[in-house]
Amino acid sequence: MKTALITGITGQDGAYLAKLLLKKGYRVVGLLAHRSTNALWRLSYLNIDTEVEYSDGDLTDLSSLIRIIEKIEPDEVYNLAAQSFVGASWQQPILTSQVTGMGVLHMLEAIRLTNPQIKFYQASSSEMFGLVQQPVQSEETPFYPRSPYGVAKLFGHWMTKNYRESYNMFTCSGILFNHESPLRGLEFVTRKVTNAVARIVVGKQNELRLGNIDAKRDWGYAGDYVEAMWLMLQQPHPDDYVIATGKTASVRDMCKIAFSYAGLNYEDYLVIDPELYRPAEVDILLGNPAKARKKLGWEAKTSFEELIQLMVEADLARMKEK
Ligand code: NAP
Ligand code: G4F
Repeated sequence: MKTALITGITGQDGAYLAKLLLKKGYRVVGLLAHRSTNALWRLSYLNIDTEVEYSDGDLTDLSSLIRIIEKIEPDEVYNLAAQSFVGASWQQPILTSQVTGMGVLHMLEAIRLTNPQIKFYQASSSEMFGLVQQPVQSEETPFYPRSPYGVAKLFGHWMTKNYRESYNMFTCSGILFNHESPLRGLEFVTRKVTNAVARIVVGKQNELRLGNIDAKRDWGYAGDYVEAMWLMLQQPHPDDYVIATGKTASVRDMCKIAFSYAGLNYEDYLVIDPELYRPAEVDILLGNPAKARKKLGWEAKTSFEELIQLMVEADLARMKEK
């Protein structure tokens, strides 16, 4: 039985990845940073909270990572932990750099010092493309990050590559484009919208305040994307891969779909709030997943429309439960 250590186990991707690995027969250990009061709600939602083992630690504390790796002896480490909200990275640029950037180096060092045979997955991000240098972004596209978060992710990305080249370690970066689900945090725009739709339907909210609704993203379903993480670590050689749908849509398009699913018109509720605009925006992202398709046999299964419907349905169901 293989053992996997997942950092960011309490986040969206951590929960879906844990479910996938448990199904594949792995022993799954999650690094638990004890940040939120109900940290395990996503794992409970997927009915796996009691199947996962937990180990206390923090990505900013190298000694905790070394202790955990020595104790649990993982075969694979999936580094998903991060301060992952781009908007907050302007408010907390130093914390973001410490967790999202330096945290990656801590984990790489912990592995190098304990057992450099451990396979390592780094959660890199399309946010690194930022001010896009090519209309469609692939593994060859130059990076131009636009947020402290993007800069921190780029540091982690290059460190991951550097440890592969310097120490011959099995380190992979997944350059994942936006992926969403009913387990998405409420601060991200898709879930903010689908949650608002559900609240509007039951009369708990009468407007939705958003920032730049012309921004476009290549949006996929998180449940599909965690499969690609696992596939990367099963290859004969470590490498970096873009994971995306190859389609892009605006925040406005997403609002239209979400509201119309509940029989509403988004224009009747939307208020543009200049406070929600970012100091520097990523206007458009569109990924080319050809390499992942060819080498991993991976492709996105869930369409954008299906994804948003899934999220609205889940939020409506939650609202009825309350
Ligand atoms: P998420 O829901 O925000 O989860 C982040 C996780 O990191 C949480 O479990 C959080 O724990 C943990 N964490 C934060 N600071 C930590 C620290 N100092 N030490 C240990 N754990 C810490 O993020 P996600 O959407 O699942 O994304 C997973 C990863 O993929 C992130 O690295 C993100 O940047 C990256 N990524 C995401 C997307 C996307 O569209 N979702 C796209 C590209 C890349 P608490 O719950 O205790 O706060
Ligand atoms: O949902 P978002 O906050 O996601 P963003 O910034 O694209 O970042 C997500 O995807 C990255 C991959 O590209 C990840 F690396 C990162 O960890 C995270 O998961 O915002 C999407 C777009 C932005 O252009 C933002 O300006 O929506 C725009 N937006 C407009 N109004 C809003 C809002 N975003 C948020 N969060 N809230 C709004 O009210």
